[in-house]
Amino acid sequence: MVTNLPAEAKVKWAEVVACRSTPEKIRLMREFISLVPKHKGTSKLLANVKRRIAELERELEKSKARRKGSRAGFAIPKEGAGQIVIIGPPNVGKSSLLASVTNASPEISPLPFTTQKPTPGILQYEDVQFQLIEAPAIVEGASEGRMEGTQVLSLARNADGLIIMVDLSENALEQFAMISSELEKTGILIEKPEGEVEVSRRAYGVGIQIIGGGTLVDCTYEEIKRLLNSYRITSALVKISGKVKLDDIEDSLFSSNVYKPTIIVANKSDSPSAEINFKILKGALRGRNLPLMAVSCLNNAGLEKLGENIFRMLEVIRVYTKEPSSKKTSEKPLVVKSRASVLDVAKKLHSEMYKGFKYARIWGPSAKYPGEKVGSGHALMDGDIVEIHY
Ligand SMILES: Nc1nc2c(ncn2[C@@H]2O[C@H](COP(=O)(O)OP(=O)(O)OP(=O)(O)O)[C@@H](O)[C@H]2O)c(=O)[nH]1
Ligand SMILES: [Mg+2]
Repeated sequence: MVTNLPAEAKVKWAEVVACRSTPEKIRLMREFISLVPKHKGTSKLLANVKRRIAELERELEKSKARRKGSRAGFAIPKEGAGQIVIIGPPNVGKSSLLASVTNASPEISPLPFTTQKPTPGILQYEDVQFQLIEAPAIVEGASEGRMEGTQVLSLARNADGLIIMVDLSENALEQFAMISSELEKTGILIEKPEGEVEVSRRAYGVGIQIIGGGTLVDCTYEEIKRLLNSYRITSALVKISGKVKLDDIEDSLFSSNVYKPTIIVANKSDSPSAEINFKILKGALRGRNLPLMAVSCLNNAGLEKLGENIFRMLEVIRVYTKEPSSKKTSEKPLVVKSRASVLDVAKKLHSEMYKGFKYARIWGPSAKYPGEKVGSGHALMDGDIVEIHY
């Protein structure tokens, strides 16, 4: 609940957004805070803005350090159908997992902090490849920059999904609580919120456009336009998914929250105290929508379902394509978001196909009969074969 900010605060925020210099932006954000009345309805907003200030201050420090010649960031180019970052405390078995399920051979050692750099590997699940990246271990205080925590957390922010790894020979619940709290402090959500909003400002010309498949719960287009105009935003794309409220739209102007689908992998299920530690962890997660797997990388146990679980958590489907004149379908699937339409696939394949789209024929789970003729909006399913006519 952040509505009813004084007009001068909204105008100040417009200045914050327009400002391109980091030190100046920080100064304007502080002025903004001083203009916001302090009460329950504004506490979330203030916390978000304070967090952004802290982030910007850290960025400033980092860029100073870079100029002095310290080492570069952690980003790794994406490969395959999704990038999954393995994040966890030291010594829980992150390298062991990478070695067990991918083609990588990282160093495994009983010493903590063995892995110092993000290390990628490819996991093959049926005919799909996922890129797994072991992140250097994180510790409490990572979100404030301890032990290169900032870089690891930005690696997580960039990923398509996360594996949080904990150790069942220790207090796995405590480890999970630490990791999820560090993620939360940097605005990374591991459970899907009811609604998601992303406001992308455009220089001019588009007006306020609402896109995406979400629904507006308590407001009209006009109300959104009025709200954004009061922040001097007159040209923007508002992407919504799920159930979105007017407050969510206002919140999104101040926060940089992102949702990352997450699986919890509890390792060392072979250890003597594993059973009790797993029971405690499982109990604490009851009612939360977080897949949990007990595994032993040492004994190669419980890992069979990892590929399938990643595929499910990313909410994707495989679509095979076929040329109208040919009987052969593509060997490699196109991996797209579930509920993708025929037109989404055409867009991915070729701009001509998209622009000149006439109809498609479908074989497979979403077809009423083999070769069914469908229009651009037809929703595809995992395993479909698509033949596009244009
Ligand atoms: N008992 C048991 N030990 C394991 C298992 N998996 C890994 N280990 C041991 O745990 C220690 C740490 O394993 P790593 O894979 O190096 O752990 P890590 O999380 O990559 O550690 P850092 O990179 O240092 O953060 C090693 O001695 C492994 O042999 C397991 O399933 N059971
Ligand atoms: Mg390691």
